Amino acid sequence: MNEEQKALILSSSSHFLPPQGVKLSYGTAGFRADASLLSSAVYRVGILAALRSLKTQAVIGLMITASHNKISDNGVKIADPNGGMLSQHWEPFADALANAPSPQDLIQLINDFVKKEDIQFNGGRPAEVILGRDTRPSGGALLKAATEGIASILGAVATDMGILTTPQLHWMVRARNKGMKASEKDYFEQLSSSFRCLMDLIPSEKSNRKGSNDKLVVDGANGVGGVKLEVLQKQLNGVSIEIRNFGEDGGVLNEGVGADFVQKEKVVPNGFGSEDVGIRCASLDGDADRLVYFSVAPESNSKIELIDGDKILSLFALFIREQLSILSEEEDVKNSRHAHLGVVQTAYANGASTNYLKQLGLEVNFTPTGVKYLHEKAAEFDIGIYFEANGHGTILFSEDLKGWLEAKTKELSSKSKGSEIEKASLRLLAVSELINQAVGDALSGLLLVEVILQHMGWSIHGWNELYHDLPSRQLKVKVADRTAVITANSETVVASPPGLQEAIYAETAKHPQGRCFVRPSGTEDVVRVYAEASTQEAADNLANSLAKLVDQFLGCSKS
Ligand code: G16
Repeated sequence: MNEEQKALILSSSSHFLPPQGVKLSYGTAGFRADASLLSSAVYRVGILAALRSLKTQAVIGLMITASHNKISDNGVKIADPNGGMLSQHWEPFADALANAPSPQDLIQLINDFVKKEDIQFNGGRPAEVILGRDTRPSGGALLKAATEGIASILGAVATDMGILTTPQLHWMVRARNKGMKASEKDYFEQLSSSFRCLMDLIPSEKSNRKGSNDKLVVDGANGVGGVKLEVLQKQLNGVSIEIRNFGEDGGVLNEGVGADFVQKEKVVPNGFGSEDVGIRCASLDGDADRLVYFSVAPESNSKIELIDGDKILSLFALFIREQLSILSEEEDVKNSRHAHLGVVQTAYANGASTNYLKQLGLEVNFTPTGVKYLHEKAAEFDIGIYFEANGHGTILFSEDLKGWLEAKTKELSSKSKGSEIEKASLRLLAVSELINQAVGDALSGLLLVEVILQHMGWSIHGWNELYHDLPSRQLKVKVADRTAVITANSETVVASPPGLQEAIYAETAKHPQGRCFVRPSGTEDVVRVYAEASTQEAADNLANSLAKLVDQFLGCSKS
């Protein structure tokens, strides 16, 4: 770094001093905290984004969002050149950057890192960062801080893409770096055209069937997702979606609404009730990277039948497997190709879903919580389907398989036009276009669910009957220091504090079909508790006992 560069960072960083006594960690999905604490961290992430762009010589994304968190929180995360999460290798630098106490320490840190990573400031393409934000009121000021951080790297260019869903920004970064059209209009165009293509491929006897194609009602979490879905809907011929909780009628972001609320509380979001019994409903989270479905339980004002990420995964897996099996009937053995299909879950996956997927003969893999881990694992397959129970997931297609499918459809369109094999191959290609390849995306996931339900001729109840979830319960426990909980084996056991796991084993043994774990959240200042068992009462008891244990071992009270 030359002196001019150092002086520029020194002067601009003096406007963004970190709050005293606050330690931030890049966490499950970037930095998240009360918005009032974040301007220095966001400014510094702007610097990191520009350095990452110089290092990779590609466009980098910077998203201001705290997704499912309450409205007073905010956050920031980076999208790498492929549209995925920031390389984990850079996370310690992000942590150090955010926590550097003074501008001088910051300069020292950056200088050392730039040397270590051999980042060149001259000779290559200048840094380029595209930015987006969700609808939080603090977003505008934080975006400005990020832009100043980017501008403190000489020659760096920052482009504000406006209010977006998180997956839209990830999609744009990937598209830009692949040399594809990358505007918001292009995003909507790609989703709607691949959706229409899949709808056209629905077997005619299924597309006329009643029950599968009636109204869908979507809870927009009072965030950005509902607004964007409204735009997208106009481009989908003949699909009827009613959107509620737009955030424009006094509703508060994620408060009593949204995918996180629906999945954790298992009750209807605001704006839904007994008049919706029998209707297919879906819920997005605050930045539209999560999706769950639900139906209002009969004879109840508030209870729901939840269709979570595990069941979305199962639906997707069934559909993909069906298309692959049609393709494998190709007579010309020389031309056929075995596609390796794998699915990825976390410890939150309901045990019944894992059993179901295994019974289908699928390879089920586990990673710790966090899309960054699931995505990496899913990318090892020709087709990798990953979902967290909370509704965050997607389907990844390897470049190799996509190339093969493209060649195959071309060949089949002249050799056996209209054949089942051609249709299966066209469907897979269209899915790879529809479903976001960069990150989990509630809007593209929702369109794929809608297509598959029609393809199968299923109502939401038919889908829900695939398997029956084991009763489960999730709780949050506030503790003095959540980082004192260290886990192992994809978060299924506690390695520290000593003795806690033994106590958990003893509690679990008291509950038939009991399974449970505790882990520190990477997005909220809490320890999370998950328990499942053969009855709801047992799952609740087990979760409560675990919460007490966490309390005993780590102090403070349950929330
Ligand atoms: C983020 C991550 C998800 C993770 C969730 C909760 O979601 O992207 O992978 O499941 O946080 O993480 P934790 O339990 O560590 O708080 P979102 O939708 O909030 O961005």
